[in-house]
Amino acid sequence: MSREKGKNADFIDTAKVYIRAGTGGDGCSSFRREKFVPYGGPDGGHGGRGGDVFFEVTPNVNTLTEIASHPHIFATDGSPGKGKQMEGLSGRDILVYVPCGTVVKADGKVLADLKTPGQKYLAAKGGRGGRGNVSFKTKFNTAPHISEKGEPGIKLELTLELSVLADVGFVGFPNAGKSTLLARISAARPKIDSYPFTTLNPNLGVVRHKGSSFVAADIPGLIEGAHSGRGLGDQFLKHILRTRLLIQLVDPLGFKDCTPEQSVRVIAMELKKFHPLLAKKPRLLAVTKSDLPEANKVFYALTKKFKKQKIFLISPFTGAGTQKLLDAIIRLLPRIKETELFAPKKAPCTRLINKPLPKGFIVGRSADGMFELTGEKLLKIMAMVNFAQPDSLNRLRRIFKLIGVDKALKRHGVTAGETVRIAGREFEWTEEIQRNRPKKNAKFAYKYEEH
Ligand SMILES: Nc1nc2c(ncn2[C@@H]2O[C@H](COP(=O)(O)OP(=O)(O)OP(=O)(O)O)[C@@H](O)[C@H]2O)c(=O)[nH]1
Ligand SMILES: [Mg+2]
Repeated sequence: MSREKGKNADFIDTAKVYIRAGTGGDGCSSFRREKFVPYGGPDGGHGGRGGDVFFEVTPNVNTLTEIASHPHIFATDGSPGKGKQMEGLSGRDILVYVPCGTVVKADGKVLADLKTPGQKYLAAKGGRGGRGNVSFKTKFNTAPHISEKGEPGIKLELTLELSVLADVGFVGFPNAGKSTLLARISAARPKIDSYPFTTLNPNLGVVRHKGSSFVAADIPGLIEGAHSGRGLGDQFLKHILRTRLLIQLVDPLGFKDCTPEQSVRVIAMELKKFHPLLAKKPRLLAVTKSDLPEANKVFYALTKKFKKQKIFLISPFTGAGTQKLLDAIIRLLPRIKETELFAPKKAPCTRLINKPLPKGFIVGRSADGMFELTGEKLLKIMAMVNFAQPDSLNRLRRIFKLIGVDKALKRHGVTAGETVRIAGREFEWTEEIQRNRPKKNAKFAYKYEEH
């Protein structure tokens, strides 16, 4: 979360969240016992599914402040199944409301760009409930003592970044008159004062002009070296990443040692250093404070210097020249394409199917020389085995054979008596068919150790 110097603590535009979807409930292993019903058969119900974690866009929230102060988001687990084929209760889903323009990132990669109100994003899917023993009944095993444990819910660490949705962004040195202009052309009432860095967080305003309307964003002033953290730094530039048009406001009095002409170049450089997208955006120049005697001189000097650039002379304070600027904005805007920060492959949907885990596993050796098998799918299989049930272990042996664990280990030269570690559990490899385990394909004798 960003709570840096001079920044308003109420406006938080970055939040790190720790998400955990609910784990599925365990399946039940039970048998129907009823008077006059001989051989009632298995009737263990399935566990309930774990709760999901969703993000939903709402126009009623403007910052990530609330989320940043409650970063641990846990959905509830499913309840275990019960006898009489009773399915466990599903875990409750968690819906986290985010503002329009929230970008969801994991390890710096954009996962979703949430823009439209009502848009929902499934951040973490809950685990499915374990199957009860009623599911494992076959004609060969009519009384299975097998039930699954619930699938673990996904754990994630995500970064949420707010990049406000605006069509036009005002940039410039501090004191250039950005907030005054926003207040003049919209109903927004940002703080205005004669000292630099009056604005500490972005302000948005809806501008209506000649039947058209657009959203304008006023961000805190930039200075040379903002990209390396000077002044308020470049932390607010992300808020104009989505804008289609930039208006650079130039104070005719300059800022400190920087002349108006230098300021045009400095701001252009800062924009470029922050993101190539910003450098490519169409930009209009507006010399402000036209009521001051210096303004005209600066305006003509800049028009001469930057011949290709469209330059306006305005007074945010009196409103002089602002109509011309607005005319140009509404003429230009429809011709400029919206900037997509992230192009999703699929249309946003309310409920996603659980993404399949990558198949397969890796055979390796751990630091202590033991065979070690890794792989997401294998981990999931192991997490769902009820090790207290000998029949479940036999089933695990069959699964190992089916997915090629046996073959792979043989190929890597496993010898009888060697220990193999899978998901923190240790198994002893034996070629012999265990006498007390009559299944022909049983290749693993297990040695269970509590970790
Ligand atoms: N004379 C004159 N003063 C102006 C005009 N527009 C703004 N000002 C003054 O310039 C000062 C700075 O205005 P702001 O709108 O706060 O400037 P800003 O660009 O938002 O400044 P930061 O938020 O610090 O980046 C204020 O004292 C305004 O009254 C104008 O057209 N003419
Ligand atoms: Mg301001």
